[in-house]
Amino acid sequence: MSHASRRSFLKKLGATAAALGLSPWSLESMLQAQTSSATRHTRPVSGQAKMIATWNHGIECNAAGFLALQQGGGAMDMIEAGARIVESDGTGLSVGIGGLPDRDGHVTLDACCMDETGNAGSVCFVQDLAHPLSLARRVMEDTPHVMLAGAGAEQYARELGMDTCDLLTEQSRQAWMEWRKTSNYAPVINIENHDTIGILALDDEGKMAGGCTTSGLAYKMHGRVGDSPILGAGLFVDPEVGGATATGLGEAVMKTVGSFLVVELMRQGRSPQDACEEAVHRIMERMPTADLQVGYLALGKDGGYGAHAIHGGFNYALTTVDGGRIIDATHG
Ligand code: SD4
Repeated sequence: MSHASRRSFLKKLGATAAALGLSPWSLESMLQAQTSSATRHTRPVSGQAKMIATWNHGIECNAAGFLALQQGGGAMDMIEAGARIVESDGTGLSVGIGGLPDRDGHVTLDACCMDETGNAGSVCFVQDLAHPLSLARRVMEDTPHVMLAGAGAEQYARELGMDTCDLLTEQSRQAWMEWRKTSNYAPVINIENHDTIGILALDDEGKMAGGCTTSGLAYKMHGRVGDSPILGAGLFVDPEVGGATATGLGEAVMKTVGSFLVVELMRQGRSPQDACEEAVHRIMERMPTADLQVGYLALGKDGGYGAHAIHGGFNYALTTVDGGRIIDATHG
């Protein structure tokens, strides 16, 4: 690119980045991560497109999703592009590279996705893989199955030529070494405000998809799988109604099949906000003595959305064509 065209490119990028709540350079690196050429053509996107994603990193996720949409992608492309950005961030302690390991020092990943037809794919207990959500998508689109686990999932990733990498960063290794001094397993959820990413997207044709990707709970037992790759628990999309995703203590979400519950309540006419509250209260009633955190996030086919958690501290990013912002979820 010449100096002049790069200057004009950066000017346009600056305007888009400001609208999305991002810095121009983080937007530029997203473009480069998604495409080999940062000058790829974009198209205008209609007002009904919307993305919501858990936690602060949802902002970058959604911005990448909207770029995928502008580049001609659909709802599932928005989900995958958003997930890949967060999976690539080595400073995030609970998704992809840099995720905190299990008690034996292994980073093991869980991810799933559902598309606008209700099709689904999932992988769990996967090691040494940079982008588990992309693998879940390939399971969904290219195999007769829904879920692959462990060594079998890794073998399939190798057959597809997917990027492998050592997921344990120095920062996470140090944290694990520190944890080993006491080996006290007590999941601290919500403190760092940076957690599993659950994503729901409506594209500009009104089609919906969802995804969820995580390294799960820090210092879990080797082989532990959480809610995030379990359809109906960590994620559920009903193409006619909408979608929901969960963050927090996966054991509580699995026992109550939380995301399915949220979407089913929406099917019965409850608003996304109301449905999230009911699913959170179900956990609080069933496990009244447990000190745990779970948050749900939901998006209706009509664009309505909501979120609710047991405790305060859970937030999410909402992005439309007008830009992105972080919203604190209600709680209690
Ligand atoms: C799990 N639900 O593995 C994930 C972890 C998480 O916020 O979402 N933490 O249980």
